[in-house]
Amino acid sequence: MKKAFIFDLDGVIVDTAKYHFLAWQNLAQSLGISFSEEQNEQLKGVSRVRSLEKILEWGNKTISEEEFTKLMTDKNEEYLAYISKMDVTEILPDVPRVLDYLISKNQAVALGSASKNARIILDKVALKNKFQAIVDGTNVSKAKPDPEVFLIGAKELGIAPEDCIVFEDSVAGIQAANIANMISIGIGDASVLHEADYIFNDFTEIKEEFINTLVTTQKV
Ligand code: B16
Ligand code: MG
Repeated sequence: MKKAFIFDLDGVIVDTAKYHFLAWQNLAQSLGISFSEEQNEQLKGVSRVRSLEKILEWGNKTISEEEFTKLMTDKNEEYLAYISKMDVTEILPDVPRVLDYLISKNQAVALGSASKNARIILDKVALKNKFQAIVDGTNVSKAKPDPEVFLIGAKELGIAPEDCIVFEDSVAGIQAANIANMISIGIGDASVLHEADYIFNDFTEIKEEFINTLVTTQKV
């Protein structure tokens, strides 16, 4: 059978959350707002605009539209400076093994990320050619938990949603996959990602037998 495997980027393929954190923390500091790693967790899978809105809410701050736009640009410039230094060593353990296994089994592989910088990051870590479709923040109008990003991926691959499997590290992303009627696989903490159909700490725990089962079973 041919299934589609859709990978989130940040937190699944690479850990760019640490760079988002540094850039958001710098921005928050300039506004006199404190920003913790716990708060950064809540920004995982959340769009850039919504992330800044949340930080301003936490700090009880209102700013003009112009300032909002400038802060978004400044944040992204700092983030881009961090990701410009990325290389293949930043790929999370066993991600290439799983990607290569899927490709060797003729399975469809796509990226489904909220990031507008997804293509740059995939280039830096030399994984872009593994994906038959790339859907990112530049292609979608609705943020996760809306299923738009994954539904577009399925459509581009020509695979029905119920034949898609999504790897996600964020709660919103798991919800998006479930709403799309796709199999959801949480990568991370089971207590956080409990809505997922399956949960693993990382890809080292994902064995070929499990992938074979995914290829032959359907979400009920
Ligand atoms: P950008 P994902 C998400 O990536 C990140 O988890 C989230 O923290 C970030 O705000 C969002 O991308 C937008 O990123 O500023 O690069 O457009 O997990 O959906 O791959
Ligand atoms: Mg993510």
